[in-house]
Amino acid sequence: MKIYFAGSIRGGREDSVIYLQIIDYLKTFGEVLTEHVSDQNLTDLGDDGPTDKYIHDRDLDWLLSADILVAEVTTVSMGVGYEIGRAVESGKKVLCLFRPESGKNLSAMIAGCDNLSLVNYTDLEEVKKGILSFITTYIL
Ligand code: 6K6
Repeated sequence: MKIYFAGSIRGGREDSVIYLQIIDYLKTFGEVLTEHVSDQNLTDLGDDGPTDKYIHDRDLDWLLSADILVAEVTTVSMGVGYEIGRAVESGKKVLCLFRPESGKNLSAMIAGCDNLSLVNYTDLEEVKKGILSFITTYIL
């Protein structure tokens, strides 16, 4: 199974350790196409790679080739929101993970979308439970 993980880069890197832990767990189910999102050396400049057009076109190809999209949506990110919209539009199964304890307010465009699954979590165990339930329901 090909998994596209989405997490904030230019939106802010404060949850990057959580991305690392989520990706580690996702790798037990298949290939994670976007492991770089958890790169601890990457800053919110997100510009230590190729051009923006190259990043957009390459990531969109990966997204459209993926079986599922898993997005951590606690840190607000325009790129993650865009990826969720494109995945929903193309009929992909989408799982969004949100930490209410962060004190942030999740966008109504995610919280109110019927075409995706949303899991509110407090710790990694709840994330794992949510991912397992999502994959068991939609993929296995
Ligand atoms: C080089 C090495 C690591 O990152 C870079 C350069 N930037 C990006 N590389 C890969 N994917 C990116 C990059 N910038 C944004 N994205 C995609 O958008 C990722 O798939 C993330 O899920 C999402 C983050 O969007 P922003 O708006 O927070 O940057």
